[in-house]
Amino acid sequence: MTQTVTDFAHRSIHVAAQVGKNVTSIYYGSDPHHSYYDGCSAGGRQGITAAYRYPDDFDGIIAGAPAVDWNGVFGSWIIWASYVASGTSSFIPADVWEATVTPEILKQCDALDGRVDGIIVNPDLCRFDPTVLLCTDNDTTNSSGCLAQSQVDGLKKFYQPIYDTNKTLLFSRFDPGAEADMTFGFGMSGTAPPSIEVGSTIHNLEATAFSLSSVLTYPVFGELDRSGTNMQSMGIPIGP
Ligand SMILES: [Ca+2]
Repeated sequence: MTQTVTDFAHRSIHVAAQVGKNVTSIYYGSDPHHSYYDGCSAGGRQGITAAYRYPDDFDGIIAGAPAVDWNGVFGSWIIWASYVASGTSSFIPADVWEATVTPEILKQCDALDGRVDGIIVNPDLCRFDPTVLLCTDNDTTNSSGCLAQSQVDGLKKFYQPIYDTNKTLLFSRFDPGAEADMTFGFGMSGTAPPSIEVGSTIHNLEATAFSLSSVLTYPVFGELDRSGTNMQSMGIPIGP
């Protein structure tokens, strides 16, 4: 395991806390009375890791949206991206997401929380049906704000949970409405294959023999060890 992986997994926040306390003591001439940690996403995962491995570092920890299932999070991103990726017949450009898909999701689900305000408070209530966006005149150019059958099919898969070939749940579905902020992050636009950078991240962190190509396949996703053994060997806890 490289030092970089160890630092990422758990050591960096621990060392930063030690140095921060020392600097504070030197500057103020007394030790800090209390120490707190606040982080989100990868930072949330680091907060949970700090609580597990270094419980004396902080008096309180705020772990927001913790990406504890690291492989699941990034593996799902690659799978989602492949459903609507550039270079495929199901590709949905960024402007179509914005002008066509998200408005239809809001039309179907905004009011489910009792208030039409452009916010879907509980995405779990939303059963977005993209078939209403299917072009009636076989127009595949999106010029009329409609979608080709292949794009509709891609969207259906995009908003369904991800299962492996044995029908075992790998990861929950993408929340309807969240696409408004996340489409660029998934490599769903442009001309490059989806999420090579994300795949490389998983590959580097896993430090295993298998190699990821431009697209993460279901078998490889399953190979990422859903039991969490690899993650735990890196010092990353699986669930609180
Ligand atoms: Ca609403």
